[in-house]
Amino acid sequence: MRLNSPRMTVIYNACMKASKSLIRDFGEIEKLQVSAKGPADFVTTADKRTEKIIIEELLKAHPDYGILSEEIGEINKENKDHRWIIDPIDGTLNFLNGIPHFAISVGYEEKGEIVCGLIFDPIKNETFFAEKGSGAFFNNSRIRVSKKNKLKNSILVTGGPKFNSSKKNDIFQEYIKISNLVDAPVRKFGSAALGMSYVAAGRFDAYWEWELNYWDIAAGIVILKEAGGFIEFIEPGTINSTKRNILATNSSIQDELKAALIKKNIE
Ligand code: LIP
Repeated sequence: MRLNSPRMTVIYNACMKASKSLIRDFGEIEKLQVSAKGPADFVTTADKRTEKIIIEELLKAHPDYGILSEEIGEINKENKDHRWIIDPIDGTLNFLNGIPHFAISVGYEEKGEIVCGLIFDPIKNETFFAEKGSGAFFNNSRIRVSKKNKLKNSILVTGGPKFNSSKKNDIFQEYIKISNLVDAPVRKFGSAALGMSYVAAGRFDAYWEWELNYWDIAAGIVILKEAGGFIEFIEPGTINSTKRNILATNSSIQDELKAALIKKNIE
């Protein structure tokens, strides 16, 4: 770890501790009990166990900090100034199907702004992290977004449509059309946190997805910004306002991609 901040160390240690049981669970995936929370959103015992370990570690360091976490919801709700935002497994569907592409994501929010975050892919042993003003890192190296400035030379990643989307057909159409329109390869890997991390590291040039939960993207926000990327939240329109529509790019293709996406919406 290149950053010596005490807060980053707390997050790092919590993630490393939680990842041990997560890796074990991934190895025994077929034995896990699975209960359905919705068609595209599963809760597993591994998810809950990972969350419990992370929360215990974070509370040990700061018992009074607020917590917003995917499975358990809110803890110390009254503390709005200091809050951890946790996704114990981002990419749950991949995890459940034995696909080794998921991550633990922990962000720290101060007075409403994410100022520090870490995303850990336990299977590939890849850590992406950043703290406001200190740059973004991949394992021990500094990372920057790509320099590509034309959509047609770019490679993009998205989450695509969700089964339970309130605008299912529109979003599905949008995905199909954008893939055709931008004349650039579009990938769909199933983890928002890793999608954003990969843009930060220059592996992809942009990521977008509609109707995301805050915990899916919280840590990714600071990592991508510190890597020189640009993030825009597109107005929700008719969809549930607690969800976010995110467009995150290397900043050079922001306008071109946004124009393409908006064109989809009015077509
Ligand atoms: C998932 C995201 C994924 C998105 C899914 C879901 P989860 O998070 O990271 O990219 O397409 O709908 O939100 O549920 O695995 O934490």
